[in-house]
Amino acid sequence: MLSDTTSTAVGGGGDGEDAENQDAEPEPTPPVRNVGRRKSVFAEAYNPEDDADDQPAVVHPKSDSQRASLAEAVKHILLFRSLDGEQMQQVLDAMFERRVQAGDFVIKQGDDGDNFYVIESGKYKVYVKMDGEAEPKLVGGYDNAGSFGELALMYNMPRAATVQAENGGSLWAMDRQTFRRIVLKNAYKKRQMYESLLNSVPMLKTLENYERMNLADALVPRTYTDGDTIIKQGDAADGMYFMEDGEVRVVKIDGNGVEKEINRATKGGYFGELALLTNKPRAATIFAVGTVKTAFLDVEAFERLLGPCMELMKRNAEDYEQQLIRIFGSKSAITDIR
Ligand code: 1OR
Repeated sequence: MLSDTTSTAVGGGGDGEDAENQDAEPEPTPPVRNVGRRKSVFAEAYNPEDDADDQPAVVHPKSDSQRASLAEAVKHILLFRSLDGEQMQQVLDAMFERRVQAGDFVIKQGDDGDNFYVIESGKYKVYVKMDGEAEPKLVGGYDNAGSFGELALMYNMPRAATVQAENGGSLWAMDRQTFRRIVLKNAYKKRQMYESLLNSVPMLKTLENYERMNLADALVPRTYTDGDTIIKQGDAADGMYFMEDGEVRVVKIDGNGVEKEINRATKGGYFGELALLTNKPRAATIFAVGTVKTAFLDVEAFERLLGPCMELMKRNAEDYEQQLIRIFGSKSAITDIR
């Protein structure tokens, strides 16, 4: 192990912040401040074991073309990722179309939650009015893709934001009961599972809590055993990895075919981001040391969800170059950031 290399060679800890909130709480906290009228949301928080599975399935009949465009719209919805085929069919059955005009309020902050929405078309603005502030602030938006309205249904809290249509558009809506019956259990477990992991990655501190929760929806568990090759130098890149448990070795083969260990990563670290930043093949090989648990983030979700962390990741990646010069004694142009 290269004890003098800082942990920036493989991301994680490079910005010097300590991990906080490591102790997972039994009840997950809602990812945004409770800015609505009710103060306590915890008392009503979801208990997955309480949910009865015997409610009748909701079916809104659809034409073939409607079903095809719905199937397309839900393809990239992160909250639907862990559904199996049958659950997905139930989701498609239950959704119904809602058309909106420019200026329509789809959701008003403070209201009770009725539906979850998937965007078929249109642009939408998100506003939040914080306690003590006079005017709502624009905090984000959606442009012809994505979903919203999950928070109130998931955490039994009032709507955390106002969502307004900027132009005419169309939404697919799912009623609260169906959302809780089919989508909630898996998504809730996943958010809970990854909450402490994502809180322990210093690089992700730049994200809003809400953004970290979306990241949790996108992660996929991948486990390896001792000696497994997780990433192979020279391969094309399809995503990056967050370390959940165990240790990995980072090995680089130089121009003469000689292998050198250049770093290690443990819990709270990450790897595999460099090729996504540079748009180049994998710059090194990653081997599992013992059993390794990782959370994998595919390249599409990386680009969609990690925008606010790009600068920090790039800065950390620039340190790789310095370390490589020290280890190999020469510059290797692996870190040309695109
Ligand atoms: P909901 O059921 O509370 C409003 O209804 C929806 O707006 C909410 O679910 C989310 O799906 C969506 N904070 C809270 N809700 C947001 C935010 C947000 N962005 C989108 N929604 N942000 C934090 C602001 C302090 C924006 C983070 C970038």
